[in-house]
Amino acid sequence: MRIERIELWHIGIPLRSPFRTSHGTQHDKDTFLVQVVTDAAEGWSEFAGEPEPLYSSEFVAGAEAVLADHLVPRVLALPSVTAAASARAMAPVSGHPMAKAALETAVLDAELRTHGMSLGSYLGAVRDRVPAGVSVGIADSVPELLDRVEGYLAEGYVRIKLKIEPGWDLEPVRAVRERFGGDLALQVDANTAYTLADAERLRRLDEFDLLLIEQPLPEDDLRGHAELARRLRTPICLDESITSARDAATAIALDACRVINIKPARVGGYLEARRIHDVAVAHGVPVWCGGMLETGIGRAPNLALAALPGFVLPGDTSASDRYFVEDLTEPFVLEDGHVRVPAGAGIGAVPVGDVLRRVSRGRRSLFTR
Ligand code: NPQ
Ligand code: MG
Repeated sequence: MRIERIELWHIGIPLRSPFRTSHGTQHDKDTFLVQVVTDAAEGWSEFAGEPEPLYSSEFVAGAEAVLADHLVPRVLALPSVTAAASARAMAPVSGHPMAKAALETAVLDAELRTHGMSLGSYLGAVRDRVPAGVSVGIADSVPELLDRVEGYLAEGYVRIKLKIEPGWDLEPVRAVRERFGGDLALQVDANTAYTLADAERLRRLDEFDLLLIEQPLPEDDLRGHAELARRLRTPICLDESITSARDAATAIALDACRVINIKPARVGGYLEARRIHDVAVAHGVPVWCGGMLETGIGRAPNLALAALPGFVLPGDTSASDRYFVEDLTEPFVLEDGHVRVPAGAGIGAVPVGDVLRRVSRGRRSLFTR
């Protein structure tokens, strides 16, 4: 495969409603798409970071710089471009997994389209639809939270994840359990907001029979998670801490987690994401697919990954209208609590031209042959 052109498309799309986590409140999806045009096909991907390095150390302008000056030149220097070869070519550059994931995924989309193969088939998907969970941001009040959860359950979501932080944990979880009952599949995500000093408070979540507690402690604190895991009955799930298959193996060996959230962007792309899946399956550790409020361009490949056999828990792979009034792709819809895995070649989705033009905030060409 030979690359003819690489374009970055800056986009800004309003979220349907603000999304609040322990890191702050998000109002828009403000990022860029990568378009890779080859001699045989074209591929698309979405950068998962934000304009500011708050949730992650990566950010839009930084990713653009590392792509333009370091990652793209390395991929262009390959005698023949594939996603696997691109990953190897980018590996000497330290860090920047989300920027690497964006380029690798656009290359992979083009590569698979060349062969008429879907990403699901390529990765080893065993389902044509996946159960959908929904991530519910921190609310201003418990009644408001209950209204939102009620709305999502009415739409058919099969699992609720509540964002928590110190001061917004036991009370909202108790209220949701009391209102919706013990059969509701319920979990929480702290996005690193606690310390081991909060262990007793977190232990009080045990009485609510949560599926898991996601990333209570800082991302570099595997030992703390292992210590916390000894004190809780509720399984600990790691998100931010897991950046590679090696991390996953380490965390499992240390008993720092019993569940793993796999977000391809966080781990450098779908090739590493599949290796994490394989490590987890080999250890009997369940995984599920996380999300970063992606448009359809980022959501489509996540759905393919979520169809692998080790993804035994519902992911944050919600329908398009969870986040956007109008998605960039044909919308992903909820059908009986499930979202269909794209069956077309590559990621199985493309930006709708009209919508892309409307949300576009400028295009930058990184390469033209
Ligand atoms: C998580 N995702 O599991 C992330 C958190 C997250 C769906 O809960 C901008 C910057 C938007 C950081 C959205 C979900 C974000 C973000 C979600 C982080 O931890
Ligand atoms: Mg998380």
